[in-house]
Amino acid sequence: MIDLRSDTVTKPTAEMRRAMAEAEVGDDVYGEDPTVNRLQERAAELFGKQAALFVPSGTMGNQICVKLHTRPGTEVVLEERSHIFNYEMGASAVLSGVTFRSVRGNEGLLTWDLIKAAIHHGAPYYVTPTSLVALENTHNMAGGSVMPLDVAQTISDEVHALGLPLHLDGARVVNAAVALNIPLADVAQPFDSVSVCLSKGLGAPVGSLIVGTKDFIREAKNWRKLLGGGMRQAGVLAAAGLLALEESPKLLIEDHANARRLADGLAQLSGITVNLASVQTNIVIFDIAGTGMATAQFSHELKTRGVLANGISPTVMRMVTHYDVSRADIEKTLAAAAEICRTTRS
Ligand code: TLP
Repeated sequence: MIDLRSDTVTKPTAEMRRAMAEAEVGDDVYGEDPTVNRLQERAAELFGKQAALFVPSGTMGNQICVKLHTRPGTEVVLEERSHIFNYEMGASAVLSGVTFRSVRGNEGLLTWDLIKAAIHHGAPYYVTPTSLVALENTHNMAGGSVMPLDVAQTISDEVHALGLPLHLDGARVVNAAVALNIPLADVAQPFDSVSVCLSKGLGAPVGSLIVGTKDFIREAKNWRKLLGGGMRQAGVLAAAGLLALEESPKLLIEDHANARRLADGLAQLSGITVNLASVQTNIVIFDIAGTGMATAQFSHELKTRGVLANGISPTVMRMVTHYDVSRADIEKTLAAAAEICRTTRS
């Protein structure tokens, strides 16, 4: 099977498995796991922040940050299709007592003008105040689009001028840095906190990181424990995470090229529409309305031809490239899609 459902499906490399088997470990709840400590120190260094914390998932990373930046009865401003808003089970309402004010970005891209209109700052007492602005880079459901550095910097300057914090859901921020060809620290710089996933395109089996100031990370550690995310001999996971951080970014270049080829090929097919401009990293989102098929049927037809991909709405599909998908797999996928468009009618 060619699995394009997500880059979360990547399996640890042989090198990662070796490093995991040999990892030096200790009890990380006591802060005594040397491999976890190394991963956190290295992440802080790469992201140009004071400290980092290893957490079990991207969702937990985001939710701890939302919790620390906000107070109950306030609002988080974020993009309409963002992960925190749509795919984290309403956790911010449950854990932090906040509501969301969503803003429709242009291809997922929020600018200061759009955010400004949604912020309630110094508003009358009966208007829910804003406590946090949260961005997503790359933007998953906008097709892996990348936020330009100057846009992020302007938002950061303006948000901070109001005394508000700025969080980045950077599940795929390494893809963004690779696409922009700039250091991770530059992409992270405008933000007070960043969450980054090691188990997506970077290929580690489990885990994410939060980066921020020392004080923030100290508090984050308490919340990780409260949420049941304190891990013990987690060095076996951190060992894979270290390789993911050091070795995997260079592999993303090929994933991005494969996504581009996939998008170009799909755009040629009758009934399929792709916004080619949004294909900047490893995600391809395309509309199949013109084929007359619903995504459930299209996914089924792909599956019978050896390709896994999910619909994200009745007419919109998502395909995600990663290191377990080769250029030959992309060509096979395009051949399968072409055959479906040619021969299948709903
Ligand atoms: N994304 C998953 C699904 O949940 C949609 C995927 O297949 O893409 N932020 C962003 C931008 C994400 O895309 C995801 C996962 C997360 C956070 C959450 O990470 P996990 O799954 O580790 O909790």
